[in-house]
Amino acid sequence: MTISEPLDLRLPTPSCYADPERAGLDADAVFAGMTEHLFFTLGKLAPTASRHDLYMALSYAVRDRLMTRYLASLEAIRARPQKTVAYLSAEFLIGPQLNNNLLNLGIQQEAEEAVRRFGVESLQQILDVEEEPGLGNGGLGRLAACYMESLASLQVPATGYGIRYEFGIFDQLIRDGWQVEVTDKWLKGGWPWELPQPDEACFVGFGGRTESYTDDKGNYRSRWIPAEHAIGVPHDVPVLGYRVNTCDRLRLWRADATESFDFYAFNIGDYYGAVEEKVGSETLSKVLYPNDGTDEGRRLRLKQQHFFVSCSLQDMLRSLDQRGLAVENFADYWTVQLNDTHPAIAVAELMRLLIDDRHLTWEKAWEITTRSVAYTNHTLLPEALEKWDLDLFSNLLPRHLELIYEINSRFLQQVRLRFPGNDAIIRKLSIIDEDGGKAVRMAHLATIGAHHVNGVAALHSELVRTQLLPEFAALWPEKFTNVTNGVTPRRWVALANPPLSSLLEQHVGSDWISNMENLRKLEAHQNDSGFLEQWGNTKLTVKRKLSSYIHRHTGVLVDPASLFDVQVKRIHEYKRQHLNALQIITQYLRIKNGQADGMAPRTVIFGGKAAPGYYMAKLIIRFINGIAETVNADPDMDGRLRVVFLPNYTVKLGEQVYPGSDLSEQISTAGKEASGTGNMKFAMNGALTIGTLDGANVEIRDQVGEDNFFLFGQTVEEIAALKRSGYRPWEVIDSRPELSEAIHLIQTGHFSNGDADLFRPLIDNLSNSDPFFVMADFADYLRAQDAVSQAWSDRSQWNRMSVLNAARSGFFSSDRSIQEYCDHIWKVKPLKVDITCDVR
Ligand code: NBG
Repeated sequence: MTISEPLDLRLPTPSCYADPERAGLDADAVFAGMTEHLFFTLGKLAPTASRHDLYMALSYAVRDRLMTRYLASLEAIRARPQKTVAYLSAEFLIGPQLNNNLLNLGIQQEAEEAVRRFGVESLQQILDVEEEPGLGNGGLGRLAACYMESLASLQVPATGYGIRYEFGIFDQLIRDGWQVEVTDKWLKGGWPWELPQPDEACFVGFGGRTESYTDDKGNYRSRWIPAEHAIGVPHDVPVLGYRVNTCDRLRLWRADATESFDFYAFNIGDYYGAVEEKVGSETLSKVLYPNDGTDEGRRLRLKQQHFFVSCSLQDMLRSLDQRGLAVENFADYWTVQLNDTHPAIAVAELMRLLIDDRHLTWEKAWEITTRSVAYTNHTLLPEALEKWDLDLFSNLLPRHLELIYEINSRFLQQVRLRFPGNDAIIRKLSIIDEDGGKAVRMAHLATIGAHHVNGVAALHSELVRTQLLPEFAALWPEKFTNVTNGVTPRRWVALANPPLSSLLEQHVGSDWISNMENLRKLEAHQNDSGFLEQWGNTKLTVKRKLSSYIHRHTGVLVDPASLFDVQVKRIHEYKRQHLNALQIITQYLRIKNGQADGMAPRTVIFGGKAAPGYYMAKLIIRFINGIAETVNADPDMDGRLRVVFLPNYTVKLGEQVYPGSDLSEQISTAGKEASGTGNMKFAMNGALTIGTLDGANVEIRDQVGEDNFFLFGQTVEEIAALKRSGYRPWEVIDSRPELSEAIHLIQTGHFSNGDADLFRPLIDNLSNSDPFFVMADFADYLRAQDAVSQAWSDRSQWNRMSVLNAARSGFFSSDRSIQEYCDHIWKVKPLKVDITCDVR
């Protein structure tokens, strides 16, 4: 027996604790819990406690209250095995945890009262201290977090598997208008939400070679002899559902060295050499790759992917063993969702584990794999479709490459039958890309190994079927499906926007929090002028709060009564922040030229990070800041136009921004934004969208009604036609006086302190190639912005449109998305978790 095997002492271990200071949910109990943790866990006396100490104490007290639910949830699935969701994602952007757990437990008031007894003014002061783990880049990582929360809220047994990066997405500073990246140190003050489980560590191999042998039954076999190993140590984060007992688990792997020291090297005096291996393995979970959409094909990134996927699959197999379930039945107990291609190596790794370690036949292993794995595609951008150089791949994962060759050859056999004599199709569909340098196409591996492939919005899924993978779709039409993204209304409305939540509660009750369709009841009040005024005032309250945040963080004073026009998301040319920026210049010129009659006073707010190596995106940030500086310093703009770039956009900042917005900018080039999820958060908080027919915008417009949405821009088909006919952006500029005037002003250095060269690369790009059709959509965008100004002038009408946006946003709850995954892809059912003692 090893020290990590469970003992069987038959002690009367309670399965839950009902002691008030550990489990009680009233203010006295929470206060007692905090006091105890200050003393015993943090070693502090209350009078000397800092705000951070109180944050830690409250978090530990809340975590205590999760434990009974968490352990009961684990116990339920152990005692009554049923299919569990394994959500594999290289990113989980979970945001601050404390307030979400308070909300889902239903003890925000009680916590407020408890912290006040320590002499703190408000719970908010404690919440402000929390550092969020930035374990993701943007929408993809945040989606994974919303999905975990909905899984728990719908009482579905689930584990999210990912990586515990020591450094998450960088912190963004703005210096002289430029983005500067600094490392994010989310662990520096200690992070109270994780439970390390070193006893459940897993080994992962890399490199080395394969060798063949004949087993004792005379079968020809292959095995992998890796050159090096790392250990994955699970760090578990409880994910509590909303007002239910279910508390699911996020299991994040941290890499450790197998041996902290190589004693041989140490003995011969090579101290630094001895530490090298340790340092080498630990870099595996050191840092998140800060690229969004573009993949760099770096060796360490492939290592990270294999590391977390291997640990996770081993963990799933082990859980079958522990429950005495046969490995042959893997697919009855685990459904494995690949969040984009980052975990796609799972297809080969599961085959390897089943064949090499568990000695199943190829056929059985393939049946298990294809019955359990499903794949979600999140992008059509060619530069974001992961490909791994063949040499790098075979060097790092030689056994996996052998298996991939076999998967490929069996697959291509099927293709030959279906498309006889068509070699072009073989080349196109092969997992191995033979054009140019040979490479492994991860999207093909995922598509072949999965029982379902889905896109993330109706339009996007259609494009996956017709443009990205048409031959695969012809081969397996039933494999391809759509699940439109969603976001959790708990975090994005109930927690982020308390004034709106109480207004909603007053008029439609509080059921909407777990059944968003109930917000439809608001429609009954759309012509009630008293209600519309209340609605407007609620928005104003939140905008005041955002205004003071803006002032504190940028020094810019903004008028909460102006139209808050907001674009927050990663900075990318396809998202077209520069289109918005150009539009601001036009508004600026109109004011300067005395042609601004009817223009709504606006505060245009931007936020978002650019990938550190993405020059054009960083120049766009500089451009926005240049415009902001000129506009905000010009007295003619007072009361009419303000421009703000909010530094360091995070989940936490998003919670301030969405509620305080009037207008949501969703202006990507049609066909480029797979879904978007910010667009949904805005709508739920009553912002109106100005947007193109792209991603989930299409469905948002369908839901809220075309009268309540500002549509502009070319469609996917129109853009394709424009491309075919030869797009000449310079001609568009020449034909539009307002556009050429704006461009000219930039070229004179008006927004760059006279430096005429600063923005030249941006302007050259827009005038010569304009790959994202900014010029093509400019005039129509301006027209739609004028319609926005017009609508703003009738405030009660605006408020009505705002109400209808919120009222009809129920479809975009992640509860709906998860229900669809459960019913159509995963085939999993909820599992009710009972708690045997009184924890109220
Ligand atoms: C992103 C898309 C977004 C989408 C999120 C979540 C990647 C690769 N894709 O449009 O760009 O909302 O995924 O699905 O990050």
